[in-house]
Amino acid sequence: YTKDKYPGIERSTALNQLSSEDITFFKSILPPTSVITDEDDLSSYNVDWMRKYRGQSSVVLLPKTTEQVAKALAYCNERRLGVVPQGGNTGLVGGGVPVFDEVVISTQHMNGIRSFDAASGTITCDAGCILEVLDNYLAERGYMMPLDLGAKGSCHIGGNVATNAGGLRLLRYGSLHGTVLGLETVLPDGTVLDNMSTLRKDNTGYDLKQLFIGSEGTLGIITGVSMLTPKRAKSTNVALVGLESFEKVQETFHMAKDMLSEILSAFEFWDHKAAGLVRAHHGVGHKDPLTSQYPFYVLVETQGSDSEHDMAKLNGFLEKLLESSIVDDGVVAQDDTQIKSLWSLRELIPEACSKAGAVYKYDVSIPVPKLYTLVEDMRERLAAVGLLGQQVEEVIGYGHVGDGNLHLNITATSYDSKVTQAIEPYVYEWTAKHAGSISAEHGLGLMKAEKIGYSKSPSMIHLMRQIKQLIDPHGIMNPYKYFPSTHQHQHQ
Ligand code: FAD
Ligand code: 2HG
Ligand code: ZN
Repeated sequence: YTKDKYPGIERSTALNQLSSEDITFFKSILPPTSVITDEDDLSSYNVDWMRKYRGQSSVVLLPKTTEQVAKALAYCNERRLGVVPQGGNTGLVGGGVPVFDEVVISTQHMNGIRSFDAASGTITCDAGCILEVLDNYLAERGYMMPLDLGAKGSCHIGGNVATNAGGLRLLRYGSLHGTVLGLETVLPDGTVLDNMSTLRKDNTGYDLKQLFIGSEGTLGIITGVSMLTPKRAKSTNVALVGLESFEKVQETFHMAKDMLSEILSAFEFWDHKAAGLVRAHHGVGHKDPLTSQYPFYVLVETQGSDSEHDMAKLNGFLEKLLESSIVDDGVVAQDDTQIKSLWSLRELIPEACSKAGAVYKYDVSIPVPKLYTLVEDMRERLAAVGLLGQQVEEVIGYGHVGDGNLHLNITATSYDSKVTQAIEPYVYEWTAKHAGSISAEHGLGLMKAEKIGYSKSPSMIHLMRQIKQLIDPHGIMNPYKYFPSTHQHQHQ
């Protein structure tokens, strides 16, 4: 297997290899076209969005019902076959693709909307519904999904819940720990945990669904989701401003909270390197709408119920920023097309970063005043060791300022251990030293399985392991991910 590709990771001897009898069994519980074994058809399930992680699974299952998931999982558990749950395969930490020969169970065919209650805004659906499809469905009914992200056209709601995805509007609509009202999950032994509650309040016993939110496929497969969705805003407005320094980005944020308060729905920043990559890779259609280029950009979005009032507030905010020389330039979108166009400058950054040969992605929570210092320190470090301008092309910073979440992307000509060693463990040590989290919203996956100790204490990791052991005693669910391997050094 891929010993060289994943040094230090051994295939678990506790897990069996797939046999032709296993395939026969899967074909007995699923339609033949839902058991993929053809080499060409398998390839897209074996490689991740960044093309950084590649596994060698020889079977992908596409169940349509919860019952089929339960049968498949119970069988894998009995046979000790490793399993990787997969949604839209847009994850950024190598969690959704196999490491070796695990069975992939994809939610691709589980895409039905089960119910919608127009009075409360509660939607219940299968885990394989695509985020954007759900949002369009709700739009027709005057509601919206409380989360939004650049991958909305492909990611599944089950994948969003499994990673506890944050996204572009968390600052306004909150995290999935608050908006998910219920989950239906299948445990490794085939037990269906039916907790598809639609209640806002339910203090009866441990809130078990919370365990699965952000569990990244390590405890079971989420098959159904019940969510509270907000009313779709009648008015959405977007402004883009150019700024000279990250201090000014922070001043703008304080002023946004002050002057836009209840209508503020997103506050995103990116640096000139990010803007440059989007311009270079997405062409003239994504030219800067500002008169010149700036070291930093901020996109501010408001959502409210009275467009005149909201627009007046946003214009007042922009005037104050310009008057007090906090920003140098700014535009307000005049229609939906301009709103989309301004948002695309931000949403296309991950894709633009991926156009280089390789991209190293770090997703950290850091107190806002220090958010950009990591980017500057990393740039200095990579220059000092002679990598910047050589194998390393750019060090880019952007992210969700409103949530204290930085995305540090480092583009390079190829994935190379010399580059990795220059970045890690420095980036994790830096983050831990500044009381941050090494995974703000993307999760641990394979990438950070060994790194959890930078953000969680040994006693917390110990309890997590006990929970894992209780629910998945044979370790079939998403092996090699999330937890440090027991034979390796653990960071304390
Ligand atoms: P996958 O990639 O298929 O899987 C992700 C993880 O969840 C894996 O560990 C997998 O095993 C597990 N999993 C998937 N489905 C299930 C299930 N039904 N039951 C149990 N486990 C399951 N993330 C953010 O938080 N905020 C962002 O703003 C954001 N923007 C992004 C923009 C782009 C362009 C891209 C490519 C990614 C972005 N992401 C963002 C990453 C984010 O994690 C995913 O986009 C999304 O949440 C994953 O959903 P998915 O269906 O693609 O899951
Ligand atoms: C975003 O906010 C995503 O655009 C992706 O979380 C970040 O690619 C990244 O590093
Ligand atoms: Zn993000």
